[in-house]
Amino acid sequence: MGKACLRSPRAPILLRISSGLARHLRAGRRVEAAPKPDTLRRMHPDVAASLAATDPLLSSLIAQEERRQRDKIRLIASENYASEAVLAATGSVLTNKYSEGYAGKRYYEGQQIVDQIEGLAISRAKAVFGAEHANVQPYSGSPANLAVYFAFLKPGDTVMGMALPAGGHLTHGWNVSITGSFFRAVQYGVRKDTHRVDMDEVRDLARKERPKVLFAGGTAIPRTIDFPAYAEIAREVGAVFVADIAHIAGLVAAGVHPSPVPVADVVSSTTHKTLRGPRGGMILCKEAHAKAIDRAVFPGLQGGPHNHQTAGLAVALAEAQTEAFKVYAAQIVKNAQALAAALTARGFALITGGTDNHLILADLTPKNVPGKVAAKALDAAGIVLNYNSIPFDPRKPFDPSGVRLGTAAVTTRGMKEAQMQQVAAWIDEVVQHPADAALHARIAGEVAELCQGFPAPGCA
Ligand code: DSN
Repeated sequence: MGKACLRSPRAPILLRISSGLARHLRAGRRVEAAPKPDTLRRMHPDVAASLAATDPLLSSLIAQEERRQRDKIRLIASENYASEAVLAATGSVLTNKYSEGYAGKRYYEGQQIVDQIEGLAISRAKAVFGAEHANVQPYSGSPANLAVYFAFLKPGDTVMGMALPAGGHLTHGWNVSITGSFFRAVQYGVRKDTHRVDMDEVRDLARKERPKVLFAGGTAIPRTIDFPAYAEIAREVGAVFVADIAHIAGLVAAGVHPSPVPVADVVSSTTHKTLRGPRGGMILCKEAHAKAIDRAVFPGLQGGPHNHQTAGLAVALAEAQTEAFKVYAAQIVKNAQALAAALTARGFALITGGTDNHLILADLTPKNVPGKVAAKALDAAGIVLNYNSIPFDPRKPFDPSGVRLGTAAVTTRGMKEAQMQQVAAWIDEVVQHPADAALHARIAGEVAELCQGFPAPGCA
């Protein structure tokens, strides 16, 4: 791209946004506009003005969400703040382009640029994770996993995955999911005494049930996953081993969690959790499975890839290769462990007693508060997390005993161990007084004040 294009008033919005950001970065300061109610302050002025003129209601709603993300402590373990560069790529004209197929074999013309963008995302994904093959087209994690089913299973075949209430994911064969209805799903859980996966139990079950696909991973696993042990079991029973690293992809990319890539046949992931990309999915696999995976994604499951998403992912993968990202990922874990220790000191019962990664699962039974009541009170106090089932939960999934917390988003804002102490103190106060609206309002104010010192990307 020549300089003329960069200077042109008709330069693509992406470039205009980037050069604006670059100026601010060079000046070493944040974008400081006078706060006006319901205006988008981080968006490029042209873009923000156009949205406000076309759809003032929506513009105002986005501005409100921007402020919510700015003023609250976001502890939802699957959320993060994508960088402004990722947001810029995701909000670009790439949303206008259809490109069914793969580079060099598309069903539409005009792919000169899109082929390069998808190629960049693929080569970066392979480099970041050391993978033989990458497919960056899945719309998100569930479609990525469905493509894996389509690649390796026929309806009625046996799949084995971790049960949802034990910390697994819906798409690993849980009964209400299509994966538990169209396939014969066998589920493993965690031990009652340790709340950890017992690999001997997984092996025994796999030997008995002979799954064609074995999933590792999930949504509420606070401990390191023993990928080599799963791989060995899968090999023994002749199953395809799929590691779903949606939650820990950023930690794996940074070497903070062991990588499944050397031992897994297939690795599926979302791109927006600890990896900090745009909403999306991807599949990494051994070269031997490349054709089956690519065919399953397109034309098997999806139509045209979301090129704006692919571009955002390419940016996130470039960011993931930096030293700063390694430091970030290590800090996520330090923060989670500091938060876990502070909560434990305040009498919280943590599933498995703590965490090795970004995620904490707390059983609130000893605090005499249901998870949902606590989550709603905390939200009112400016601390956002989700209520969550705990293993062997005596309560129903919609009204469970626990809450789940994660530190990916607060770490992106630059919060460290000291702030985790404060967050634990606030959580404890709210959980002790879940019906005290005045207390919640006071803490929400304190939270917003703390947040002012920790800029949230994209949220001014
Ligand atoms: N919904 C995601 C999570 O919160 O963990 C998983 O798909």
